Amino acid sequence: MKFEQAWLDYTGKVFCDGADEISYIHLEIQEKEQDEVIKNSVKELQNAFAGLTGHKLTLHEEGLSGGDEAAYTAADAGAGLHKIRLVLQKGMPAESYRLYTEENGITIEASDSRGILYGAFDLIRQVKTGNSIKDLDRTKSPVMPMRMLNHWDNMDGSIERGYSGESFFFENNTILVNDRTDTYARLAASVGINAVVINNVNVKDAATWLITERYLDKVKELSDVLAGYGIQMYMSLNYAAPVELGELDSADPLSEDVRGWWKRRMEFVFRKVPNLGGFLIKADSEGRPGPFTYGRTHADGANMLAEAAAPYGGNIIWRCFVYNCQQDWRDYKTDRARSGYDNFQGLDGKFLDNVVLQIKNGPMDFQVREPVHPLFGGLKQTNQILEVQIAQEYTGQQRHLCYLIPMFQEILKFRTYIKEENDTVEDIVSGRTFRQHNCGMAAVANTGNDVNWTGHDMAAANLYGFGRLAFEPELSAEEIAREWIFMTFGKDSQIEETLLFMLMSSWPAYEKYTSPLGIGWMVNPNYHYGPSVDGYEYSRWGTYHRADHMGIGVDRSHEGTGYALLYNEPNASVYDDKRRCPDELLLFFHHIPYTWMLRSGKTVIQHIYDTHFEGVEMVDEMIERFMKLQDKMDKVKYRRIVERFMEQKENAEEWRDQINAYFYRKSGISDEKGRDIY
Ligand code: GCW
Repeated sequence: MKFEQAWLDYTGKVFCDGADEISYIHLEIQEKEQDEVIKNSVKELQNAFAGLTGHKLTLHEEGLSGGDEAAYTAADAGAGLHKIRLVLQKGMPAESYRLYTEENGITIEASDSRGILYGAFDLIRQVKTGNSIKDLDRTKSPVMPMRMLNHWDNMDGSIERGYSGESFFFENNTILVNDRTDTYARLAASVGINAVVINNVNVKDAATWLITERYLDKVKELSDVLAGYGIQMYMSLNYAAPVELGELDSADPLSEDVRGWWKRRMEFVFRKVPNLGGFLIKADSEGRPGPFTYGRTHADGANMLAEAAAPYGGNIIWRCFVYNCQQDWRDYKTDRARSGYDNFQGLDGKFLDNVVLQIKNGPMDFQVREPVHPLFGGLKQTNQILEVQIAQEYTGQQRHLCYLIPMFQEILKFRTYIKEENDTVEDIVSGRTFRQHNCGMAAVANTGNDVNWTGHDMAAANLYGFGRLAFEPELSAEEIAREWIFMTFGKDSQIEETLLFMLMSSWPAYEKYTSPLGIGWMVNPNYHYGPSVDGYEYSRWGTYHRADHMGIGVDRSHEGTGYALLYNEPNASVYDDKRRCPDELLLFFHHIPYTWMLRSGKTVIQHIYDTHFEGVEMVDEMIERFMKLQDKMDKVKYRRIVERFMEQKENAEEWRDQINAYFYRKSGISDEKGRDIY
């Protein structure tokens, strides 16, 4: 299947002051240190410059190539920039680089090959976004040590919560390694991704066999391609593998047989696949097996695997998405939001060093608005990864535009008060708070084998943005959006302004026309697209809004489930008090009458009506502005985006009308502006 290059399209010349002058690459790196990553950096620079400036850069290797020394020296003596020097310079932090302009060229300096690669992509970014390269001096060091993508790809080729076609890693229970793999690795590396989990956390069927002879040759091949771009490959693991592979009848983490089995298995796997980073595990969650079956804790389970993987430098990433998915909706005491905290907080300090807990951004499940997960700020002695979802499962499934970087930024900036300073989520997962190295961010990926990778062309901004944010969280969401726009559509001020407006309005718009004030859900069960106010109300999933004729919301205060008190002060008191709780989370924390006056000065019911009308108006405005780009933009992309927007508009209106009708019928209170409510 054919595919495009997304933001790495190097066709079409750009205007970049200085770029035209460059004629060669000077590789000042000894041959024995020239790994695949260095070679790929050179190749990338050559391809990018050839496409963007029309100059084929020759490669000059000191004391090596048959290159004409005299010609290079003569070139350097002339005025202007001539070369790009790649230099390994000991002493810089891992993965960092310095990119600077000298008298007659550009230098990329780093202490490892990943740093060189990131510097090369940064230089390409400068050129493609039209920044002058005549005066560069940038030193960059990735803030998050682990910058991961988690693919929920199944080996039959389907993708759980995939909205961009089928898997490009698997097809018919085989592993694919082809051109797409290479381009995927380039796209990921270009935004600083350094780890990728290739298969779904729900490990079933053939995927259980990924750690066996049947697949390991191909696993190695794939891991090598990724490693060539500085990406460590991970796999999701079936906790009950020894049982499901038919070798043992138990997966008890304290059994010597089981522990021995895993030691042998890890040795076998890591010997075959030396580039493997380790494993991601979803255990005791939504029907997946785990240590609970044997009366053991998550620490027992994770540590058993970690011990077996440690000799090979392997990491065990253990998910905290553990809750009772067999709840009775009549039960007001059990609170799904509490479960992650209740299951893991008591285990703080009990995990081995190569175990990392992966925690979703919120306590429920990637809703358009949730409070920050209370385990951030609840754990002090445990490595943590923040898990976000760029696959837009609950945010419009890549049929709606929903640029999520502003949301992720809010989460990163959230103060947990676990310490007096360096206490934000960003501080914690970047390792600053507790001086950790095994930590970072992971995103559930939004890619598939669609021609444009992400279904909605503009959903690529989330893929691009996630990587950029994990590398440099100090960038603003606007800056990241702008970069992506320039990289993808070239530098045109009308395109820039329009797309920036659309991206930046999209999350607020989506929040407005869907479920109100932090309550979440209200989607169609199972497939999670489109409105269904009571879709999850009488289900077993622990996802209720508790609306009646008087009010709506879940009481998670000290009088209710007590969830609000899981936060450190002052967050706990703020959330616990309906007068101080931020409006956007009010219904998450409290059951509130429709007539309650919000801090915004509107009643809850009027807020619901107003936001639902506004949300749709925002979509209309995005469409109106976008339509003006018809003659400016690539026709194919333009048409694809318009199609998505037509569906978004229709679906947003459906959301507005169903939500408004529902609350009008429940409350009997009319819209004070007298608009149509059905
Ligand atoms: O959001 C829910 C999804 C499941 C997913 C699960 C998880 C992979 O609906 O499809 O399973 O979360 O994160 O494990």
